[in-house]
Order: sequence, then C-alpha cells, then structure tokens
Amino acid sequence: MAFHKTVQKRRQSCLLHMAFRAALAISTTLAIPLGQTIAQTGLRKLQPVSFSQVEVTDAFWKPKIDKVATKTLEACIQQTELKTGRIRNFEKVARGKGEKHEGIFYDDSDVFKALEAMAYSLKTHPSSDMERKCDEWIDKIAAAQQPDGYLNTFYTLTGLEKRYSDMSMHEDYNNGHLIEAAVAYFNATGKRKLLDVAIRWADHFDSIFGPGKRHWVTGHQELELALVKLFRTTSDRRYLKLADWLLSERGHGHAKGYTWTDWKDTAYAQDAVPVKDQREITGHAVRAMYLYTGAADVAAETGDADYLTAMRRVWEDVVFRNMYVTGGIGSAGSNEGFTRDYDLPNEQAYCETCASVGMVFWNHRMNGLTGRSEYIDILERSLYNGALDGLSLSGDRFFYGNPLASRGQHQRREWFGTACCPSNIARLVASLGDYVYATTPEGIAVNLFVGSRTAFTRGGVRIGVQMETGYPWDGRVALTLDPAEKSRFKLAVRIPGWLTGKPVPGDLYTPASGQSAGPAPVFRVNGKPVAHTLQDGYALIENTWKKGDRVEWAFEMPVTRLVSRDELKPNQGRVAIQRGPLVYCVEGTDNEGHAWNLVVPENTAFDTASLHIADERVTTVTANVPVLTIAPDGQSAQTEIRRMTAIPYYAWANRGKTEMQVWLPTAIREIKINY
Ligand code: FUB
Ligand code: ZN
Repeated sequence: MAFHKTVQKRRQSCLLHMAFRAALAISTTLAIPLGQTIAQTGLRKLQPVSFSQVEVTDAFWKPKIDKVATKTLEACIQQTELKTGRIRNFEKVARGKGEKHEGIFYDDSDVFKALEAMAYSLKTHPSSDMERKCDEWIDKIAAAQQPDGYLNTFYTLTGLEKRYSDMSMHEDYNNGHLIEAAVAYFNATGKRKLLDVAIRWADHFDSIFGPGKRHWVTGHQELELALVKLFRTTSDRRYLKLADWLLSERGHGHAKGYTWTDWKDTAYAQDAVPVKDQREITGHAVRAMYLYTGAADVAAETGDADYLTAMRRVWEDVVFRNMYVTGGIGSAGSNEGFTRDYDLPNEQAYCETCASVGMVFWNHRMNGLTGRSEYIDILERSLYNGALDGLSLSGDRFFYGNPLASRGQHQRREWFGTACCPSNIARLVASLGDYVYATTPEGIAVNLFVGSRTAFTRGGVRIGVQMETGYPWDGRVALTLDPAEKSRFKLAVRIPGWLTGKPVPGDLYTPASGQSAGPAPVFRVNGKPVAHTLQDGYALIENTWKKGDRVEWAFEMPVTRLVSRDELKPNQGRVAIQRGPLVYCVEGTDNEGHAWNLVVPENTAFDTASLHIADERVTTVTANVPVLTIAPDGQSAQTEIRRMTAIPYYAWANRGKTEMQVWLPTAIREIKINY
C-alpha cells in the first residue's frame, strides 16, 4: 500500500472569459422505446424496489422526507435561482448576449441534482407549484442546449472552442446529473422534455467519444451510473456500452488536460490502474463512490464479474482500513478523499456528506449484486450517521464536512460555494424508500427497518406488505403480509451487523470486550415462534402466506461501547457509543458546555432517556461518568461524577456552536484538553 494514496487537489479559479452566442434551443422529441426495465443478466441477485413503490409512514423518516419536500427543497430553490447565479447562467446562454458566467464551472450540476430531488419529492408529495418550478427550470435548461446537443453554461459563456479540452472540467459530470434528473422527472411526471435534452446530450457525447473516437477519462465520475439509468429508461444499449467504455478508459494513461486537478496523480481520480484491476481505494472520495456505483450498475447489466471482484477488493480496503465509525469516508480536506490506511483523525475528519451519500449508493448496488447483507450494514451506518449528519433537523442547514470531534468551531450553513452536498442529501432522503426492500428470486427481502407500505407481485399474485416499527429507537418490527391469494415464498429479514457485533469480519470497529452480541431474534408468525434459516446475513422464513399474516420480531438494542483496531491511533484508549444503527456523540450543550472533559470507563452503566432537539424527539444515552474540572485559576484539577448525556451523532450542531466528541476516553489520562 502506497504511503500517500493521492496528492492534493489543486483548485484552479475559473477565469475563462470569452462570451459566446447561444444557439437556438431545439426540443424535438426522439422516437425511442421507453419504459420497461431491461431483463437482468443474472449477476444481480436482488432486484431493487423503487421508492415510488414504497410509502414511508414511520415517525423517523416520514417527517424527514416531508421536511425535504418543503424546507430543504425550498432552500435549494432559493439558492439555485435567487441567491446564486446557477439558473441565471442558463438564461444568459439562451439570451446569447455575451453575459458573464457566474459561479463555478460545475454549478450546472447543482441545478440538475436539485431537479432530481424535486422529481423524487413530486412522486411522494405531489405539488403543482413544485412541478411548475421544475418545468420552468427545464424550459431554461432546454433553451441553453446547443444545436449539436452540447450543454454546459460555463463553456458556452466563456468559450465554446475550449469545450472538451480538459477532462477535469466536469462537462460530463454535470450532464450525468442532467441524465439522472431527466430520468427522475420522466418517471415522476411522464413528461419527457428534459429526457429529450438528456438524450440529445448523451448522443452528442457518444458521437465524439468511444471506441475508435476520442478518449475520455473523466476527472469526476458520475456519467457512468447515469448512462446505465438512461439505458434502463430507453432500452438503448448504446448508453450501456458507453458507460462500460468510460470505465474501461481508466488506468491506461489516456487522461488529458486536467488543469483543475493534478492529472499526474492518477490515483486522485482512480485512474492509476484499470478499474477491473483495482485493489485500493484512492483519491477523491465522491468520485470513487460514483465510479464504483457505476461499475456495479454496468456489471449488473452486462454480467461482467470482473468488476464485482475488483469492487469487493476495493470495498474491503474502504471498510477495513479507511472508514469512520459513522460510515463517513475521505478523511482529508486536501484532496477531499483518502490518504493512507488507518489515517482517520477525528477532529480533522473531512467526511464529505456527498461521500457518505455515495457509500449508500455503492453499497446498495453491491447488496443487489451479491445478495449479501453486510453491504446493507455499511449502507445503514453511512445513512443514519455520516450522511444524515449533513442535514440539519430544521431541514434548511447543511454540513459539507462531518467531523467526529469539535472544539465548538463548527456550525451548519445555509449553503456553500461548492454546493454539491445539500441537493445530494435532499435526493437521498427524498428517495429513501429505495433502500427498504428488495425482491429475491424466492420472495422479498427487508433491508432497512422503516415503517412503510409496499407491494410486490409473485407468480401473478399481488402481495401487500406493511412494516411497523419504532426503529431506530426501538428494535421491534411487525410485518403484515397481504397476498391477494395464498402464496408460498421466503421472507428474508436482514439481521443487522450492529446486533451480531460483527457487521463484517475485518471491520474496523467491534464491541469492547465484555459485551456480547445481541441474541438472534425470535420470529413469530401470528404470535407463534417460527423457525428460520440463515443465509448471507438474512433470516429466511419460508411459509405459505395468507392475508393478514403478521410476522413480528425484536432486535435488542443495548447501548454498546465500540473500540477500534489498534492501528487507529487517535481512538486508542477510547470508545464510541452505539445503540442500534446510531452512533452517539457527546455535545457540550447537554454536558455543562463541555464534551472533551469526560470519561467513559469500562464499567459504565448506561441508560436511555428522551430529549427534544428542535422538533425531533431523540433517544439519548445517559450515564454517570467521571468528569475532569479545572479550577478557574488553572492550578488544580478535580474529578467528579456527573450525568453524561450523549445524543445521536446526526443530531449534533443543531443548537448552536458547542464542543462535540464521538470517541470518548476511557480514563482521565486520555483526556486531550484542558479547561
Ligand atoms: O467537484 C464537484 C464536487 O465538488 C464534488 O463532488 C465534491 O466532492 C466537491 O469536490
Ligand atoms: Zn458534497
């Protein structure tokens, strides 16, 4: 393993000035077959169940999805079209008056990502106002497309002759997000204006790049996964082939330009080694996540198992050596990514929200490809901790980085110059239903425990499913099955890794000694215990199900002290608190202003309590623990026992600036700060 997996990313200011006359937008409708998902080749073991088939009803996620539909998207809209020039750039292109580009060259992507989130939200929260706003933006986007299909406000306003001269300038990244938005909006509304724009752009890109044409090693992956979505929507295999070709371009020295990033550091953009030969996670975390998500999507469609083999190796490098306990990844701000193995500082942790969102995407695909639950364990960890932390409880403030310790300098912000994170967390939460269920060849799998309703069809029989649970606060789950007629199938329930104490062998984080894994749950059908078998981390219950059958179980949710592997130096002599899928932290607000002066010894007896933070009720973890206090003159220190309150990590920094720590010392000598 190389000591430094990457070098610093050099951000170059965007100073291209040439204005360019916008061409007339065209809006022809292409005749393509639309609709059906392409038949699978067999590499995918689980089939996803779309969020549009899942109604989330519970007390944890539903209010968050509602808040995204209102507060978060409102913030994105305000910022995108009023407070920044993102929408104005499209208007300027359409006007063709040589006006100046505003912002950064990848700002178009934020418009598309917000549109994607709005589209998901329209599906669960129909709103004519929101739909009107989408249509208004779509008209502006379409009007900015060039006659040959090119679409990019930066180059169109600063010098079209320079387009595609620098592979790091995100032209394809931006339009990968265009494609994702277009597919989402088409699925939500049936309207295809944006889809036609996306298709024209994809065809234009395909006409320039590909086998026998020009090389293209993107500086920011995203287009690969987007093209697979376009293929699934249009049934046009050219898009799948193009995605596969983009993957195959990496690792052969084809990168050119790269003025914005140091193209010589090929590891930064995961370009040092061909994708199928990759073993190590390197470079920019978000780019890596989108790359591997795209590779998994291509593998699912083409059946190319080499991608799967490579991704498993890289995944182990992430999970066993380079991931925070929160599921956050990418420890360094200098390259927004990975450095060397086990380099996971807490206070300096970068952990971009987008990288955790990417972990959710990638692990979801890996679960689909393999049918193994450990990927959902990691997905769940990233989702409930590293990703969710990016969104304030109010829904309109954001974290870009998600550190695991703070001396009180951090606070959530309304927006960022580089604003990839807000719309990314918005689109993830708005489509949360995507991650709850999957169908298996033999039945249905429950991946996440989220109060919800869905239905699937098996052998022509429609089977309604309703899940009730207080998760993540309470491990009791009840599933009601409503087949239209008696139906024999297997119900697969994920046994969470946090319960068994070993999500994955080799995991960086395990329960401290003396803590046993939670007992396997007893499953009851209509009140009577039933047998289950275990496979790939799922409990399988086979039955001939009839209307109203109720399956119940309870995951015990003790408070667990986690320790990390010895190689994680900053965590030595420290524990992290976890309960269920949630990692906890101590915040000054609940602990007399401080979070760095308390100790959680081995024999700590934990309790739980309830607390309102903003309008959210959370379960806290409490305990009597030793606290170090320094006399005001700084001359003496004393230890006293006080009541500690720990809150879920995702909920910190919602009550102003204050100290925070996830990894807590187990002895006074490990305290690293004086007051
Ligand atoms: O480069 C575009 C976006 O900005 C990336 O996805 C983020 O990580 C940030 O670098
Ligand atoms: Zn981001």
